[in-house]
Amino acid sequence: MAAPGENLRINADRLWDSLMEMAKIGPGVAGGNNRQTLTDADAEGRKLFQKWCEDAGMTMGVDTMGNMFMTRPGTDPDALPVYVGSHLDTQPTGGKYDGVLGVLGGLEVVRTMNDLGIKTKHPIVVTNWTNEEGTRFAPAMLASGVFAGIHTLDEAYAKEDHEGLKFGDELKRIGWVGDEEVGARKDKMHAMFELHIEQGPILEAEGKDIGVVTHGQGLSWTQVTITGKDSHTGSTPMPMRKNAGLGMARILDLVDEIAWSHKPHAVGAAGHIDVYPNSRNVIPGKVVFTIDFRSPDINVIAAMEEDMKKGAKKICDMMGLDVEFEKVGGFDPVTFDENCVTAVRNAAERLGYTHQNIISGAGHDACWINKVAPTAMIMCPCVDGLSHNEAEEISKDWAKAGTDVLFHAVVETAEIVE
Ligand code: HGY
Ligand code: MN
Ligand code: MN
Repeated sequence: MAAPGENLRINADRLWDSLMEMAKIGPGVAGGNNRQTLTDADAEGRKLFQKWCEDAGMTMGVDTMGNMFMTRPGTDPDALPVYVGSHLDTQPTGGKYDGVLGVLGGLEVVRTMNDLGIKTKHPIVVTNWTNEEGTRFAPAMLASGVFAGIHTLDEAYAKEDHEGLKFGDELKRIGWVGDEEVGARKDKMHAMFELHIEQGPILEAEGKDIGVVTHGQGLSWTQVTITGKDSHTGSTPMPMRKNAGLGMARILDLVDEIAWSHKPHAVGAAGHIDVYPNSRNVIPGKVVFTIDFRSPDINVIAAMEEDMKKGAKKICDMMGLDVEFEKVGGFDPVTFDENCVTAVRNAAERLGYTHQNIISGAGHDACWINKVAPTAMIMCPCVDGLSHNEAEEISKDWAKAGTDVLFHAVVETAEIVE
């Protein structure tokens, strides 16, 4: 299959300007972003992305989960599209590049194809997947999960945020309920590529420009509810206390121990914690928190879940506390498509970028799309491996290298027409 010439590269300044422009929407308080899914800021970011894509000659399709599909036609109307994209929603204290680089990198691929007058047999579809983060509405990768048939539309629409607002109502409120049935496209995809920052320290430490993502580790989110008894922090004698907060603290220590016991790859922590009534002089009678376990090995994930539940029940029994578990998210470890991974590796070689194989530590929409279409990911380094933090940073060179490789892998897979 013809590949773009090794001297063909994207326009890094234009890409960087677009990243900085998008970063102005839903600004954080420390230089990053708070553009959470289905907020007005999300709607504003979507509008800007739609404008840029339509200015580049693409036409928009939107499905009932608000997934955005911006199409650049191919020469063969029957050829299945090559998808390229990621997500525009961010964490509450997110960075400017997590997800956004993959969406605007896809846009830059099309802009470059327009500049060079490149025609491809297969159409190109630049995609923004709704609610990848799962921070406002769990689980993560919700809309790509509904698209791939993992969750139902009704399940997704019923998800509630901290204020009790429903996903379906919020999607309607911001005006992004599309007319395409979600998932109608899933059997008509030639391939999908996702460019993403690594969100870990490996590529920078190894001095590599590109991560050729061969696999993604699996994830398990278990929501734990511990019930004790609200009581006065001053006048309640120690032996009479039913301290749900203390129970949680002991369980979180156990979670850390369990993850360490499966070193070097397993990880475990809780990022979401709600304490009730969260008053300085009331012993917490209830806590709700989500335990996030991950590993490349599916058996290790199951073992960590099992050990946690056993240990948590023992701790709560000893303390006279009730404990309930609810699985609120998860997916198995992922092996990406060999041919797509090879297209990524060959592109890095052709372009003279240093590269290495890598397993993705974070979850991505590509992990679900990989179930319905040949899929691969490209990673670029990020400073100190930091992400899900407003200080997340990458260099323009890293953004350029990642998007150059994306350009070559996508155009080659979409087959250039001379
Ligand atoms: O949780 C994840 O791995 C992703 O950043 N949503
Ligand atoms: Mn992401
Ligand atoms: Mn993220």
